[in-house]
Amino acid sequence: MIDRVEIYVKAGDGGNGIASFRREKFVPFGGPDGGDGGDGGSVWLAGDSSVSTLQDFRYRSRFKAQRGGHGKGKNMTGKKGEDLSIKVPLGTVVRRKGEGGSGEVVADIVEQGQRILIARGGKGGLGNTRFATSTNQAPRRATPGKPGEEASLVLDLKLIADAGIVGYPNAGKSTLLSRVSRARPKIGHYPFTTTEPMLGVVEAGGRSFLLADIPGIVEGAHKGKGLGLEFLRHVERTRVLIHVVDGGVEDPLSDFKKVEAEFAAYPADLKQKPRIIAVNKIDLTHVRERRAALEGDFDQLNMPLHFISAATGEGVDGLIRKVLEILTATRPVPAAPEEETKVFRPRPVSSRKSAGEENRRHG
Ligand SMILES: Nc1nc2c(ncn2[C@@H]2O[C@H](COP(=O)(O)OP(=O)(O)OP(=O)(O)O)[C@@H](O)[C@H]2O)c(=O)[nH]1
Ligand SMILES: [Mg+2]
Repeated sequence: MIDRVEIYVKAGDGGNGIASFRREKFVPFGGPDGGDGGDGGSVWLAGDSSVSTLQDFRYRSRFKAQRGGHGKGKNMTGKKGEDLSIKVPLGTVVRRKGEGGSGEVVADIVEQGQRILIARGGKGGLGNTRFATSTNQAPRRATPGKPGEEASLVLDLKLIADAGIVGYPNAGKSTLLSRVSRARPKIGHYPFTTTEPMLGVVEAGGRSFLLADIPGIVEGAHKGKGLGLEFLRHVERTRVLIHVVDGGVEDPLSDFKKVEAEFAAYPADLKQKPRIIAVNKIDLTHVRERRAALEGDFDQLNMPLHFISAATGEGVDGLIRKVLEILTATRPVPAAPEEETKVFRPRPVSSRKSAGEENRRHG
């Protein structure tokens, strides 16, 4: 799954205005009739639910909208350049590409049909007709079109799940997702079986919600150990996390704490998110036998605690009921950041130069 791409967009330049004079039989000095240039086309990003990945941007990452036509004689305005609308999946976060990484968030596309203007087309120039005055009835002046805006952007796809499954590798996260939804993630008796996030729809109690399973997290993940922490961005916007712990390992509490410590190293405040602890593999005798001890260990954490077997389904209904309870109780987390910018207006790189050129002409 490709979930981060870089694209370059360029809006169309405005067409030039032109200087032209009427040529008619028997009219030796016709008046000015140079038309304006047409405006360049703008570039938009549009949320579209029929697109589900950023995959296509691997093959095409440069987008240019049409330029405006130049003005013509007989006062003909140049044709307006056509706008370009780029379809992106819902959950796409758009950032301006900054130095050494991704910069400020420009837009967050979460709804079908949501459109964001990311590069405005350049204005068409003025034809000489515009400059005719009582004292200068034959102006030779016309202005060039303005350059269209351009931008380098980083697109990130964040799955918009309601709940997320996190935990140490091999804890049984994918087994849990496959137990409660129709998703069929890969399950294996070794760490890092899951290398890409996976989504499933959970239907329970007449309601349904989206549950995301992500790769396991190990100690030092924030320094790049294991598969790193970047997959946490897929659960950043969930409203509740199920932290799955393998009840069969030597020290389940220690694994739990290692994962929690990595949350702290992650930029988004995951520690503020409601979490449910699901101690898994209760079907194994040695896990069942230490249940009371584990209860004692985890109780101090003050989080809802469930003992489950993702393999047999034991305790899973209760866990899902708890998830639903939290989802119902919490106000839907707005998917978009509060200071969402709907219109992004980067300055065209060459705008200064052309302004200077124009000044010279005027002067
Ligand atoms: N006995 C028992 N085994 C389980 C249970 N849940 C998962 N397993 C086994 O534990 C192993 C890991 O399961 P996964 O679901 O792949 O674990 P994961 O947490 O997704 O692992 P990563 O994707 O590598 O992080 C597999 O061999 C599963 O069959 C359970 O409830 N009981
Ligand atoms: Mg897995």
